[in-house]
Amino acid sequence: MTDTLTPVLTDDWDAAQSWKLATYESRGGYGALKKALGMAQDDIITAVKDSGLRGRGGAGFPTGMKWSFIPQDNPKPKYLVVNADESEPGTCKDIPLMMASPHTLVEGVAISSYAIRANKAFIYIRGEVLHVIRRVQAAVAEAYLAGHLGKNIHGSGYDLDVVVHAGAGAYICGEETALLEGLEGRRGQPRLRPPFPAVAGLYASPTVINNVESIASVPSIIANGADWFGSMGTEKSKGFGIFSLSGHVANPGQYEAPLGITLRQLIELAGGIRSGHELKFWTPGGSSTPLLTAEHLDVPLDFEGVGEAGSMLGTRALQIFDETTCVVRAVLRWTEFYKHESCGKCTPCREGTWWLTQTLARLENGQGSAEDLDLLVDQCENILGRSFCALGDGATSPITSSIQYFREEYLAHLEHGGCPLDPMASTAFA
Ligand code: L3W
Ligand code: SF4
Repeated sequence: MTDTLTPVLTDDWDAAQSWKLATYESRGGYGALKKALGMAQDDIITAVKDSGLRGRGGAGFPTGMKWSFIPQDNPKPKYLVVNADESEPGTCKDIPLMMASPHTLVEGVAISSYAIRANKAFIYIRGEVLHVIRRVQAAVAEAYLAGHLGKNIHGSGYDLDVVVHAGAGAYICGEETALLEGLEGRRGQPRLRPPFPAVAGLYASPTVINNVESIASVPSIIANGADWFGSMGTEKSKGFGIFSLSGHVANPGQYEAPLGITLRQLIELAGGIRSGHELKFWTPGGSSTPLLTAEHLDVPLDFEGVGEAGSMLGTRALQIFDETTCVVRAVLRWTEFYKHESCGKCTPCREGTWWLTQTLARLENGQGSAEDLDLLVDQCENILGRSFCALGDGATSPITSSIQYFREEYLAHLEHGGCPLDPMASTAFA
């Protein structure tokens, strides 16, 4: 079974002081940067395009294509921005990557910036994770001292400055245009797209924004070639990715595997569902992606397979819940998160997420009525597709999917006067 894992990004995570430059270089680190600096920039973009790498931040947009949107006839400076604002509930891959192997990211930043002809790059890290910010800052400082960043990198004539920026703790700043607002010193709220950042991004200049894992995948593509990367994964979802398993498995953690692996295989790798229990429901890509159930254990975890199953691959944040979990309570908990994190810019999300929590809480407490289920669906329909950004849409995903698969459990709350899984939760005690 272990041969289904493809440790590339996670390969050196167990090495002693894996985060230090000396450790990274002893394993061939920064060799890809030296190779890239000898290549024409357009050839690097072509290699990334040919590899089939698709954005690892959730949406799966082709990375090389995004880079090729940067208009080279625009005299403004070009920027690379790394989205390291990992905050989606269940998502835990970028932070471990930056802690264990920050130089993989820094090397990727240098190669990617060179390819798009940027002389300045920003790594925007979620503000709550100070230890991660310090780790990446230390790696950037080491890279400057070794000549991997700064002026005339390795005698190539190419200059690059890298700034590590700490966010201020808002989930919405993981949305790329809100992130840019934050980086420019304003309140983090999404901008209208188009123009997309590739055309007018940071300081209205052409900007590539990529997720940590996307950028960290670039050195291995340059070192080993586009065909090597494309030989893994599925026809339209190439390569490998870090799948983070959390919740009711024996060994939660990060499992790096080709796209297209199934949850059944990953659960086996993670030692199975915790002893004596069975799978009830799971999220393929964090709580913004519709829930799936045990009937989806053999769905290929690639962009197409999960889409056909009615959900989204998202960030491969596999949250696993066994039969002891109340789905209504889990969904209420996520909805409270989205209500709290709604940036307030548009009415459907700002007001709608508040109403969703009210209706859900009533149902969860067993004090609503069957009509509340229809009301909940109606509220979701008035948010989905009417919100300014993906946060509003995402907030409805766990609700509508849980009603689709677990309608009876919602109704059981009403019959029981509270959660049927909780012996103390009943209106008999109210
Ligand atoms: C130039 C065009 N660029 C699209 C670019 C665009 C962006 C990328 C993808 O949301 C999803 C969301 C979350 N010219 C372009 C173009 N682009 N058309 O391509 O764009 P898009 O709009 O498809 O997605 P998005 O707005 O980036 C990302 C989902 O991922 N998600 C992720 C959550 C993760 C976190 C976290 O913890 N960091 O928040 C989970 O499922 O819901 O649907 O770069 O500019 N014509
Ligand atoms: Fe803000 Fe929510 Fe509207 Fe997005 S959908 S702009 S987070 S209020």
